[in-house]
Amino acid sequence: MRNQEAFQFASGELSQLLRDIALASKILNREINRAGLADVTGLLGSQNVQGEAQQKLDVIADIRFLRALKNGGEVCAIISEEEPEIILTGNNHAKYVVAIDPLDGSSNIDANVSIGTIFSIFRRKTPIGTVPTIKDCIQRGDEQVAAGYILYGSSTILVYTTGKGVNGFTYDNSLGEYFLSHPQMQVNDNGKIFSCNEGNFYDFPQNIQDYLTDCKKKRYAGRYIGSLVGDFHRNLLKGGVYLYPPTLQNPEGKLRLLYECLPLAFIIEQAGGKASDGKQRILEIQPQNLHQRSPLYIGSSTMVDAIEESCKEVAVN
Ligand code: FDP
Repeated sequence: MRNQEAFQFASGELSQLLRDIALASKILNREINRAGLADVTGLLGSQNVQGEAQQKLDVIADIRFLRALKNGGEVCAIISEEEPEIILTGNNHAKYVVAIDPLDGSSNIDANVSIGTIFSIFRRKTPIGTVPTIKDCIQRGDEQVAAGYILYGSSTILVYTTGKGVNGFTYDNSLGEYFLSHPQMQVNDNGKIFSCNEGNFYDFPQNIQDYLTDCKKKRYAGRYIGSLVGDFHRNLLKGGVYLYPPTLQNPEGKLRLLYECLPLAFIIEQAGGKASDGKQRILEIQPQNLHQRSPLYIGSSTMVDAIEESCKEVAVN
């Protein structure tokens, strides 16, 4: 609300939408904190549209966010990593579209390890009052109006950008409110942390293997939680790079462009860092479909530049 005046014609709808997301995150935070006591851990026995096993909390998170966004009234359409198609909210007079990964890193839930929610907000392309279409949902990352994540970790933190820097708000459980704790976050230009699943090392392209070997020669720290939000947040605070390259098993990479790569790319650029798929800026990729995947190199600019450079050399040779 404080920054609203920086936006011409701001009407308060975006602030309300961010509050709806914050509300859903508080409800989910409560469920996550009770995991182990309530019957919310473990597999549900179903698969999502990506063919991945759904955890019970994946589905609970999806329901919580969809309900808050539909009832909040500021969103005309939602796309979710857990849903095969675009969800029409019926609020055709709303001007925003939300892309959401309701619970990222869900394979970590049962082990009490940090997990997160990632979201992205776009202005619709079709006229207000009409039924939204797929055109409203598959926009380039540089058209995002806002993006953020909630990390359910040792404390719960909401980090977001509306294109005017990045701010982090820590949740105070006793008051049920988020408080500004990390104003104007900036990532270091360089870092000494690399984060990737090294179990896939021999399935990575040669230039990525070489880059990782170089990191080790320099005695950089390898840190990999396996929850994208957790790894991203640590690197944002400390400087470093997160890599999910193409692998033999996932030649397009594993991460979802719309639900994971675009929002985090917007945040990192706003914090002074970079995000690339090895060939181009993530924010300049034109998505072709809802569940498209992409390689991702994201974090401190010098480290992402070095990886991008090595990818170019491969292309030339
Ligand atoms: P998960 O499958 O547990 O939901 O994109 C999802 C994600 O986790 C990221 O959060 C995480 O960084 C990555 O996948 C982990 O993949 P690997 O198990 O292949 O390392």
